[in-house]
Amino acid sequence: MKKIIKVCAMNTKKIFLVVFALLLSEGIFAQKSSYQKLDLTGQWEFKSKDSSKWMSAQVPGVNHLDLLKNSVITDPFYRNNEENIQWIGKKDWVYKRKFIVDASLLESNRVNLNCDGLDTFAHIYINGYLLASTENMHRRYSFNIKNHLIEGENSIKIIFNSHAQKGLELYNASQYEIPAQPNDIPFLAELKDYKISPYVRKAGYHFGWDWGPRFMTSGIWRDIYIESWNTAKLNEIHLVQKEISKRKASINAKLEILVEKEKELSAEIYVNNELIQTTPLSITKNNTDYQIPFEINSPKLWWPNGMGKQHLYSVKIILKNEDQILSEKEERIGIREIRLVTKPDEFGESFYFEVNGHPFFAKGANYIPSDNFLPRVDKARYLQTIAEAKKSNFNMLRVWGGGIYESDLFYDLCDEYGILVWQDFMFACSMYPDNNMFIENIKNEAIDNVKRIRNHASLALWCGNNEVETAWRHWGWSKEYDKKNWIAYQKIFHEVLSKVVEEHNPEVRYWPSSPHSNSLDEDPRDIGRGDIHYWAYRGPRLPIDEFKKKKNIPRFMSETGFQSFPEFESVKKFSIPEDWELFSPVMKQHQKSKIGNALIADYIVRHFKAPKDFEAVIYQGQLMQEKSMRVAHEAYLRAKPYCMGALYWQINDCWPVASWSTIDYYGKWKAQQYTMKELFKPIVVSINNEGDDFTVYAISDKMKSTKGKLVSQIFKIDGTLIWENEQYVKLKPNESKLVVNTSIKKVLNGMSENEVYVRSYFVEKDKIVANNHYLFVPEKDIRLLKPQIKVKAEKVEKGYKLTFNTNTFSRKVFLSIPGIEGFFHTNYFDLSPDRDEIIFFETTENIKDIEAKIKRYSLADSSL
Ligand code: BMA
Repeated sequence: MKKIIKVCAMNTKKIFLVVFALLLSEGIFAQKSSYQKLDLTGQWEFKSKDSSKWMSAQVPGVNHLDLLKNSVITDPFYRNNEENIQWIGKKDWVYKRKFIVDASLLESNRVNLNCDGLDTFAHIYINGYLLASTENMHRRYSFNIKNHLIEGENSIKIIFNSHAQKGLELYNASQYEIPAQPNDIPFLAELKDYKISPYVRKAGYHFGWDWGPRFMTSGIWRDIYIESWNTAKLNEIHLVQKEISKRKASINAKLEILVEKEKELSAEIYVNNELIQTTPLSITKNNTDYQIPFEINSPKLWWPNGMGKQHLYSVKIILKNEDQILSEKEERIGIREIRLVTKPDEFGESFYFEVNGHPFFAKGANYIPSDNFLPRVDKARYLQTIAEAKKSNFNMLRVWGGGIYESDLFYDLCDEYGILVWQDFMFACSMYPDNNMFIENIKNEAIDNVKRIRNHASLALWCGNNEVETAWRHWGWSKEYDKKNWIAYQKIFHEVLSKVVEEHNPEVRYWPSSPHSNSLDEDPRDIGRGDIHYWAYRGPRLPIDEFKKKKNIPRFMSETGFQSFPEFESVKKFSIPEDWELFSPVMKQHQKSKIGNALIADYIVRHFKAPKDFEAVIYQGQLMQEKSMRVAHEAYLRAKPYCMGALYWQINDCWPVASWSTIDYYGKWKAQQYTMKELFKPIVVSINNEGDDFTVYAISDKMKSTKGKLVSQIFKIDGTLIWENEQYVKLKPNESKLVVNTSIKKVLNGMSENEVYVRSYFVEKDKIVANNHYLFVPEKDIRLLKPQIKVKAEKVEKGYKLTFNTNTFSRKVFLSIPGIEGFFHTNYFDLSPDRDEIIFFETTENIKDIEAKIKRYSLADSSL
């Protein structure tokens, strides 16, 4: 509309120029490209191979989703349905469709079928001809099909073999036993307890994980299309940033061109749709690799969330034969330099990231696939997770190695929201075969994905695998299994994958495993170097204060976590009242860690008064998760800059389950997510006590020095102030400063520890920018009173402004409005009688009587 109004105000000459420019930008005056694309996604038919009944299918998709749509199965996530539908993985599945090819496509010199994702053992037939067999769900395949197509109607059929059967064949063919990830627990009788997962290039978590069910999907899970071209196709672009200064960014565009005919062409480079350079390019049949250097003037830098803006440049390259467009490709980049700094120091070796020369604390979590049925993870879902990561002050996510190389959309959103990506290759908690076919297969998988992901501004690191090195060294595998496993390990993770990165993306650092200590001569558990996974609760069930100990604080924590159930309203979605007990069959089915529920119960008992019912168990369980991770993360932040990163395990879930996640499958934030948002703020206040020592730290994550006032107070439970301390504090970038260092006895002056709570907050330019509460005793020992929490609601844009007050200290107030969709910007919070808490409830709904409907549940409500 705006555009039209502007045009009306112009004279005729100007109108002509504008229209001419618009036509040019739309490419109207350029000759039509010879490149054609025929999309094959959409409606297909499918059936199990042993059935005669074809049913409708959706591509991209997987068989479980198609069976669900055709009402052959019911919701796989409901109660214990998982067990009942294991038969699906036993069968072969067939997908087919017809498509029309017109003469012009057949006239092209080259016609290829591209399959961006086939899960997994697939045989592809075109018009009855077996074109190819594939066996890697992580790869992109492209086949020449020119000679197999006819003008008019054609057919494509893809048969997917049962993973169980194929996996078993590969398992039986192996000369030696390969240890598999411990959660690969076959339900099918024919698999006995044979673990086939190491041999099958399918997402690790599909075989089951300690937070995930076992669903052996089959199907065309990503795009499928035909493309044709005549002279050349610009297949890949790699935009290598050579030098970045204020004046310019020098970039080398490395092109991969599939050449059909030798020709003198030109390559046009557009930056943000503006033609900046035309370069002659002579293409020859025996060469696919070409290079064109170009520059971006006065580049605006890309920064991670919290450090600056996420400036992005679109770079389009068009190959032309005189005026005719042959092929074009667009990539989006951010001008930035990311380095992982590992240099020896007095403690061992540093491990921190630097962006554009600024070291920063990596704040975030591990990311797993957001569904067992991957095609269900749509744009809205990705957007929700990445936007919430940003909202929670994250600057990094680790794409964990037991899932998938994520969709392009995921990385696009990370670029836009400033979330750096620690990218694992898809290997986790297992050893892998060493035969030539397997090595070739995973090498191509790595090349495919490195090429696909490497231009993203958010890509910070390539990591070989998750916990494979540590599994060999510390899980008893080196004693139990053939040493050939370790030889294969070194070959895959220290040769094959590192070479792929060196060749195709040398500007990004390769790190062989997580955890790892930068050399196979060092123990991956060495706390003074590399990254660490710390699991204090498995095995010995250590007290949560263990996190604070110096011996347990690493240079970079790439995994740690504590389990909890999703909130009660979420639990209700997959269960019925008779299931509402921690050890009921359904709750056990939705808890994949064998020790999980007993562990949750044990820690609850140690910290809380006996929960009065199942809802209270869930609530206290979430508080337990929040508390343990708060203790851990405050310790890491206090240890800055010795420790420079914390990516906790895990932000999301792939189904409704008790897990380490902080946002449940239905998108509900657990207590810990709210805490991470606080702890990942630019300024954090950390309160601590060890014995009688009582300390308060002010911690900065800012790039510039800052100053403010740190106020620390102790109150009686009824809200009476009994001690106060105010200090002006200057903080350097990345500084953690001990500000209050005193004794509990002194400050309590005869009062008992279970009658008080501590609050500290940091005031910067008259604004409270950080706030924290603390108890000197476990929750079960604090003498709380039943509070009366009052609320006043005011309708504002996009929701409600809610003002809460209380008559006595209310610990961890959990707000909900059953039946209403919306999001509380603060939740599971401490409410002090001396201060109102204003909370925004974001919702599109108009809620009648909202004040009466808001459920306020706090610690005092959870026990009798
Ligand atoms: C880790 C991960 C996952 C696992 C998690 C919880 O170490 O790498 O394998 O799910 O712990 O046990």
